[in-house]
Amino acid sequence: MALALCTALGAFGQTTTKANVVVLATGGTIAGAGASAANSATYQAAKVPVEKLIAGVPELADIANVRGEQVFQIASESFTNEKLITLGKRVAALAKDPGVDGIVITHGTDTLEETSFFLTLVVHTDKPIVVVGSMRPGTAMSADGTLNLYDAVVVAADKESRGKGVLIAMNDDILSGRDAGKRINIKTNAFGSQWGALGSVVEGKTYWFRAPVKRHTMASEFDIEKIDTLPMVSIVYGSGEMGTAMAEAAGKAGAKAIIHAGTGNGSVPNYEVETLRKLRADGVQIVRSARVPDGFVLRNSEQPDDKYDWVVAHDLNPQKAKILAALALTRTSDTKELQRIFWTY
Ligand code: DAS
Repeated sequence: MALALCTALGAFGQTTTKANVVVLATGGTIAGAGASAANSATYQAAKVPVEKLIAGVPELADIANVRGEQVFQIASESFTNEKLITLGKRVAALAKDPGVDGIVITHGTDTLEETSFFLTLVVHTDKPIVVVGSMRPGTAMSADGTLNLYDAVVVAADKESRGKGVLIAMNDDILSGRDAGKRINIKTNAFGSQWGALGSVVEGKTYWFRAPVKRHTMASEFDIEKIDTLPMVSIVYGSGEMGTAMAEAAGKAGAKAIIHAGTGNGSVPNYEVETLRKLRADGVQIVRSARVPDGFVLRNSEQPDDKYDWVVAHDLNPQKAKILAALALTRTSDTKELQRIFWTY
């Protein structure tokens, strides 16, 4: 009888009738602080600790049992491969914990899209993993971080979020961690995907409209538990008069792959083709992406990829193509296999 009366207390120290959600904090604007409420764009990122972020949204307790861990406290432009791997291993370990139902990662918005894509490729779980940031620090008028964090916990606590890959919660949208990215650098509606949102969160309720079709998480051939380093991959930005120095320098610096962020449909200037072909002959993989935000690069369209033994990045922007190329190179250096991987994820 006594047992039935006691309220089961889980590791979160509260009732276990609600989902148990862990918030992993890494820094960014969502943890930022400015000098005044008028400073919505001038502030210091990565100042506020995770406990304060959670305490700043008492309504979280209505949604889930929430506890926090401070993994890093950095602006996300300073993320490294090492930090990606450390975060990935911590997420994977928590995902294996039967006492954890969902994971939220608070993160700077600058490289949030790379981290989200990386995690969706390497963490083998169908539990919700939701990455969230903010465009204004909590000290600013109309700060967006508290509602974004609330929405992220709602999504992480929602059973319908399971099996949809890593998700991004920003500005009431639920986005795919695979193909969503930062498209505006000074507004709260900063994130989006050319393929649209998966759903929306309104007043603590999720509304789902679509699910990802590309392979992720449980179906991924990449496993963070078998990854301790990533090979160097460089992005070379395409433009008129781009010259060949950047690609040559990347090769000299030891890049195992170069992501060509080409103009148009991944176009390559005639004077660049020979440089990239020489780098390919030296064993560097060449992946054609595009500086154009939407669309996808067609194989053998602007360049004879079959003849040159190059890869196309499909719809992945250069920074996402860099993440996938680095992971793919941990498993293969066969160009045909690399291309299969770019069609698949
Ligand atoms: N510097 C940015 C970052 O940490 C701030 C932000 O937008 O989160 O990504």
